[in-house]
Amino acid sequence: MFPLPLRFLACSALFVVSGLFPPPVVAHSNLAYIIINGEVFDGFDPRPGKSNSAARVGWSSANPDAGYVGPANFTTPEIACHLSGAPAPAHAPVRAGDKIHVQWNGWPFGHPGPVLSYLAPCEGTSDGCASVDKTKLLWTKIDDSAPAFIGLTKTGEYSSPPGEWASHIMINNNNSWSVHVPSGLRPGPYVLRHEAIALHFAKKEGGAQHYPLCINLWVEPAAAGTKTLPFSLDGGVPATKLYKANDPGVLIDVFQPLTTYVVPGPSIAANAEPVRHAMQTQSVAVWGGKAVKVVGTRTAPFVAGRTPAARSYPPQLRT
Ligand SMILES: [Cu+2]
Repeated sequence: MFPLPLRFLACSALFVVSGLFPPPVVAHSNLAYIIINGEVFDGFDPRPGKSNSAARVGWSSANPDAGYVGPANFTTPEIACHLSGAPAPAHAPVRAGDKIHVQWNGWPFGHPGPVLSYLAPCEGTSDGCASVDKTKLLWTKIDDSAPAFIGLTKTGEYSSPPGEWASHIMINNNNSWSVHVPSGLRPGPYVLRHEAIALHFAKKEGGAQHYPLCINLWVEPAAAGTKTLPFSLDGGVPATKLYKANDPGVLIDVFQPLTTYVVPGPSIAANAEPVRHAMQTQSVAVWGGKAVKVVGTRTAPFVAGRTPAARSYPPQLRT
């Protein structure tokens, strides 16, 4: 009666396949924190009873099940930065050419799919991205996790469909993904939109699960000596124009043997230099970072909260 291996019966799939009992309390995922050069900055935990740092750099959202945004919301602002996504008060300072280590709060093995990253500049604001209008943000893709579909191996856990995906690279790196800030990116305030798409239910129209995480950044010039490539945002697209419900990478049966996979959304910008699979690593938080607030064209220390320097950030569990 269960057509799929049991480990794929995670999250809402379990409910839909069984159809008999109410949705179990299950872990989807959310943004735990980010690490930049060892410094940790808080994300946002949407689950009930979780407290969130005032100095967080992760946007808030109204998704108490740490769930997803589906294709029904592709034409609404919800697809930008998750359900009722609202800007974080603080920004994480980062240099062009640095890597941002995005730590998910676990990721289910049975949620295969691509891992994507976009940047949007916050323009015409006096506080950077702290009160930016998400419907005005124009997104340029800087990472498409290519090859998002890695394929089927001869033996082992990836030997039958859906095979191995970028999401498994993420899981094997402690449920995290490294995002390269383009070395030639112009300094200023940006929102990083990091997104995993789970395709285990994407055979059905409307069944893909998008998990967009938005993070405020204050980008500074590249460190002296950094090899920089000329980079410019490609103009970008509003979030409501990123995807269509029938995109070949959104409406897809990953339990058929695939030969190819077309990542949805725009192609990545020239000279974006995403971190390749083989270079994806875990990262260790060394100390608390000092989030900043943006004042016009500069920053000031963020004082409305305390960055929890002494907090320990345990490894996430593979789920
Ligand atoms: Cu899920």
